[in-house]
Amino acid sequence: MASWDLLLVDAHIATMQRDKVDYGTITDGAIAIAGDEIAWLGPRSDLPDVAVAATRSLGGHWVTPALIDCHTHLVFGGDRAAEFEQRLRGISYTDIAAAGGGILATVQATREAGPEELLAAARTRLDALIRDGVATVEIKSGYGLDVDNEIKMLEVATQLGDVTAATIVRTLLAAHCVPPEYAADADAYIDHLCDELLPAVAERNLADAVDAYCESIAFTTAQVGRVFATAKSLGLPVKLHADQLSHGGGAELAASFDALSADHLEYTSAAGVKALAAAGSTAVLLPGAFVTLDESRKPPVAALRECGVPIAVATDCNPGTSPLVSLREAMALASRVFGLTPEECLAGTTREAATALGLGADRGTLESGKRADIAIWDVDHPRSLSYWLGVSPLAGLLIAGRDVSLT
Ligand code: DI6
Ligand code: FE
Repeated sequence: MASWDLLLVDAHIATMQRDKVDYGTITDGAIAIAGDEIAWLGPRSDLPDVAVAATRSLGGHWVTPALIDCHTHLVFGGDRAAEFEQRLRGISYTDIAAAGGGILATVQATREAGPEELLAAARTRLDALIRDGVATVEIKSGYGLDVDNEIKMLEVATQLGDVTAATIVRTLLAAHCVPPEYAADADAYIDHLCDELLPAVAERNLADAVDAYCESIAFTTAQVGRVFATAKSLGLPVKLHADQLSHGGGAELAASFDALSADHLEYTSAAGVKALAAAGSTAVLLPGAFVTLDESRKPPVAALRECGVPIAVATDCNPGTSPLVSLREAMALASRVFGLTPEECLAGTTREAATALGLGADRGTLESGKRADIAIWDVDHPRSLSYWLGVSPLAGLLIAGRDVSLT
């Protein structure tokens, strides 16, 4: 006869299941866990008679799917607080980048750092995300920009998954910036990526997807198209930093490669939104970068809703444009600056974030058969998760059915 390892009772459940209204709420619910999966959930009054090893009362707290941060650059050397201060004295992000600062400053610091140093710094940030309810984190490379240093970054990301309870999803972002060695010839760098770097990373199984920065200060659609064609030939799905600072046809390009996601999207056109909808790509909105760069043009939220493009929200945690180490704070910002409803913000960091990572079948909602990644919150209603700024109401976190220490 079936038996359960743990039964959670005395909780209200925001299941966040697709096509359910009002957060998929189950009032006075119960969740049964067997192994690393949810075995049953529903109203407590419907509980079937099954043997249980342990029962825990959650004292009327709310539970949601554990949060998923689907766009971060968590592994990097140094920081760029001095550049942040320069920007506030009136120097623009693009001017700093053109003068060799910006991404290249972090490339230098990351190349100089050993793996242990990178691991320790990233672990501090990852622990902060976990303490705010996150169980799954995507981490991009992109500050190495040569074979050895991109591999070093991806190995550190892999290790983070071994030393913490979180699931780490690794993305190769070698097309982030033209490295100094190729300063005069971006196309030659793209050749190097396609001929050597991507195959070397794929052979070592170090990446789950490939990303690129398609922007006037980075790579053109033609250059990114070559990287994506190579990624696809190696069996790797793609995603794109698209239309953040200018309209460059990034969303259309991402859609033409059936991208998992297109991210930022401030300047995406109506045609770009339609292309994403047709491709089934997720839109990942990044309010931390929007506020840090003091942008004014907002992503086309109304068009994304109208066309049924799934909307995810992520931290974009990076030292240049989004030094944001709380996904719940990203939800709070997305509601304020992009006008997402609190329910959209929570869907955007659970169900839609899972979809953006290609993990929708396995996590992102609370339902039987999915991973028991469960966040427990000391709030009166899940809308409060987007409401409060500066405090974490997290009361508990289970990853794969196991309690995670929050200290
Ligand atoms: N994500 C990125 O990769 C770039 N902007 C963004 O939102 C730049 C990151 C950086 O300046 O280091
Ligand atoms: Fe980014």
